Amino acid sequence: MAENHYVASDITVLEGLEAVRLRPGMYIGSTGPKGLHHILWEIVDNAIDEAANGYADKIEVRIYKDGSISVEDNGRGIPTDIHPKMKVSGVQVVFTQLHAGGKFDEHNYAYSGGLHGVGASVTNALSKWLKVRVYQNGTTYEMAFRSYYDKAKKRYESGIPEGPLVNTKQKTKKHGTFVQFMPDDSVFSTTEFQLTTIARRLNELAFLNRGLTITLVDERITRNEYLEETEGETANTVQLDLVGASEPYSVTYRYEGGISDFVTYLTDGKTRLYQKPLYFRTEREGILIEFSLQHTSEFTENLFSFVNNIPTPEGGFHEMGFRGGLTRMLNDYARDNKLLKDKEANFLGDDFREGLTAVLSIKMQNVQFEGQTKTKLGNPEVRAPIESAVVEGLRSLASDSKNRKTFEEIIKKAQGAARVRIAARQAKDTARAKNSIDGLMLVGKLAACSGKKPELNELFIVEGDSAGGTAKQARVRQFQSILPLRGKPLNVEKKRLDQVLANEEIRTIISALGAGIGSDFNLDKLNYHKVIILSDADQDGFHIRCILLTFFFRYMRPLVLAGHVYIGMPPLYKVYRANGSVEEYAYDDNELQEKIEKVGRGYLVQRYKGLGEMSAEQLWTTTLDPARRNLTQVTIEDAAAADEMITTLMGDKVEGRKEFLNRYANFNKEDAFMDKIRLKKEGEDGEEA
Ligand code: TTJ
Repeated sequence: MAENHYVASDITVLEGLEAVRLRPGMYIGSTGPKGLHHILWEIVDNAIDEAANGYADKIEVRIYKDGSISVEDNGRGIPTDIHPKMKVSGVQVVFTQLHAGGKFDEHNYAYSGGLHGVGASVTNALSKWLKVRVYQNGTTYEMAFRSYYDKAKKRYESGIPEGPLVNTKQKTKKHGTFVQFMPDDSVFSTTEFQLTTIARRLNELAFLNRGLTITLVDERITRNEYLEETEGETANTVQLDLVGASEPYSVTYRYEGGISDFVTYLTDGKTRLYQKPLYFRTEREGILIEFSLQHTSEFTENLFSFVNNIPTPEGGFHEMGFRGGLTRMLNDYARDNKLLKDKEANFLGDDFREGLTAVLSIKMQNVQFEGQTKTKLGNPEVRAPIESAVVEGLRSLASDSKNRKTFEEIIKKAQGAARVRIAARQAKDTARAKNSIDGLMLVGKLAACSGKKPELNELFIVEGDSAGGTAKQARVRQFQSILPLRGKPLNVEKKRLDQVLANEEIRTIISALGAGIGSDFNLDKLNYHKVIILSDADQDGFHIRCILLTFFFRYMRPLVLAGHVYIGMPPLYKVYRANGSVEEYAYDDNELQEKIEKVGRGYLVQRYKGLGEMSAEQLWTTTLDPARRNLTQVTIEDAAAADEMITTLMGDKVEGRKEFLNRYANFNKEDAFMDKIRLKKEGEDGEEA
């Protein structure tokens, strides 16, 4: 063997790999599952770079029964000729020289860098063995490396060539690189590759590199076994014993639309405000910039940014550029199209980002990662070019008549966000004018509980003084507080919301909750983890509920988002026997039939017209007792629907009102509203009652 010959010329190189083996954590972060997959991503990154430069369009990752794994691309292949300075083949340099990436060519981008980018030699150093095949010039080259304990030298030898790169003279039409390796079990706490971890990342890489075909094969399991294993997780019943069911499990990712398909995937199951995501791609000052976005009916912003295919959840200058460009262009658009009147102020960036799902992907050189987890882009020079690229991109998209509706919807969504934002500010001003909410004295009517644990405490907001009085008698004073709303204090149909704010009861609610209002709202200070609206099952009760939900939606949105708001459901009927031997309650008409059958012959039915008709005992059993009551948790969508309803009813635009009433022709029966409420009962999410 030619081994001696090689050992002699490689001394410095070998010391390099030894350092990796001595302190793996320095190079791959950890020797746990994350580090294990890191050495795979090092190899995958090289193949991705070849594809990103336009030389490869297929990558296959294969997991073998023996626990090893391989990556193959159909690119140009790692250089096989002798490196002029190193005097060994390019392949040997790549796998034995620290920080020597797969690229020598100055004209190509080596995008991998940053988080990964410690080089393929690190993978070699931390593998028991590694094999390379390069398909090039119509022939096949091979080389193998090994790590072992050398008894004579009394030390571990890492990534040692078993011989030079050889031309096997096996003819082939293929071109590309194949690398297979076995992670070293004396380095890693586990050497078991996780199918789901790998699948998720390869899927992401396929989204980020449009048109690239990535296949994942797991020879450790058959398709059949995979289907059986995941049966519980997929809604569709799976058909076993299909053709190929005993073949290895395999999956292929390929997205013609790239990150635009990514956005579609991310908004799956949400209500999209326009059909197709916007997508734009350009190059500026050496930075490849791509973005895609879509608005949904939700309220949060979801921006997923990537630099050189690496997720940057901590953000950075690229995100600033994106946000800046979005705000600038959309404000200009709104002005130009008279969607903002001359005297109206600009929208804020937040307004345009309500319900936004976006993917921003940039590719650049000399990346500086910063932040707690080194996932924040620290290159300030990218901000301006990205901002101007986003402005230019959105302008060209807006000039396409196909996208008119899309931009209209975006502005409409921003108008809704701005309306809520302005109302919330007015609320705070009103509160300030009334000498600060914090120092507000509770106005007598609140029957506060004695317990001091917010997570156990409940606030019942009860319609009407008489029902309020009954509730005070019925409650468990340790954890249940009662706040009666007098008469019809919230006959708000004609009142503006800032006037509602001046309402004593509303101010009592703010004070009782103790968490402030508007942008000062602080969930940590919340006195009650359950805020329960208890109103009659008639039209007045429905209105009161709507106005309270609108109030929470606009001024205390985190309260709703965190799931603290509930609607209490008093029963509609009592089914009983005259002798008082049986008493059953029904919360709707279906249940009424059930209960009538249950009570049987001689039943009597009482219909409750309001909470006020119930005795304290009955109110406790049916509506207050955590073990027996019927609570519905309010979602942010419910609250938004209430807001829409109130706004439309109060609004002076007659058209809107008409259209609304048509849509909710039967809203007197509450059905339209109740339809919108996801019937998630108390305790369903495992929360303590
Ligand atoms: C470098 O410049 C000359 C032409 O080939 C370029 C190159 O290195 N291409 C390349 C490397 N394609 N694929 C790789 C590669 C693939 C895998 C799976 C692993 C590694 C380490 C490199």
